[in-house]
Amino acid sequence: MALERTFSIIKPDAVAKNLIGAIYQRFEAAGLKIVAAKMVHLSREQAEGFYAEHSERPFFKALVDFMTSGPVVVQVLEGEDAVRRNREIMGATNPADALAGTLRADYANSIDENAVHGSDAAASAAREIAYFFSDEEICPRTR
Ligand code: RTP
Ligand code: MG
Repeated sequence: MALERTFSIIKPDAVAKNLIGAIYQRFEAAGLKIVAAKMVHLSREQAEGFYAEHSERPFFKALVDFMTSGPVVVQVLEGEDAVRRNREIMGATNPADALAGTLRADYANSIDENAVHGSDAAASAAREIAYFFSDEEICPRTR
């Protein structure tokens, strides 16, 4: 499997609980290198655009309300099989279904306030990375 990139968000609930460092430790322990990162307080327009695929879902307004409720940390993760590996360490969307030891099992409050986002496929990763980062903001890791 070749080196791959994925996009990740530490959501407002986890930032509020001072879990940025703990979550970064999980990424790095899993062999995912942080190659771009920034903190941002999303506007409604930014959050709606990011989650546009869910715009017709009943939870959309609650999702946008939550994602704009406080700052988030967005990052690009690079590593072997990065998309799948990140989804694995995140755990299921609903923390009640997430395997023990995953980020959502350990840190999520609920299905709505579920600590982290991670791209679900290579194509969404490319779109989501470009939504937040220019090429110049990404630092490929040579070691
Ligand atoms: P994410 O996009 O945030 O990484 O989460 P995901 O792939 O595991 O889940 P997705 O289906 O893409 O849903 C995006 C976010 O919407 C909220 N959600 N609420 N109440 C509900 O039934 C429900 N379903 C989804 C979650 O916060 C989920 O992370
Ligand atoms: Mg998703």
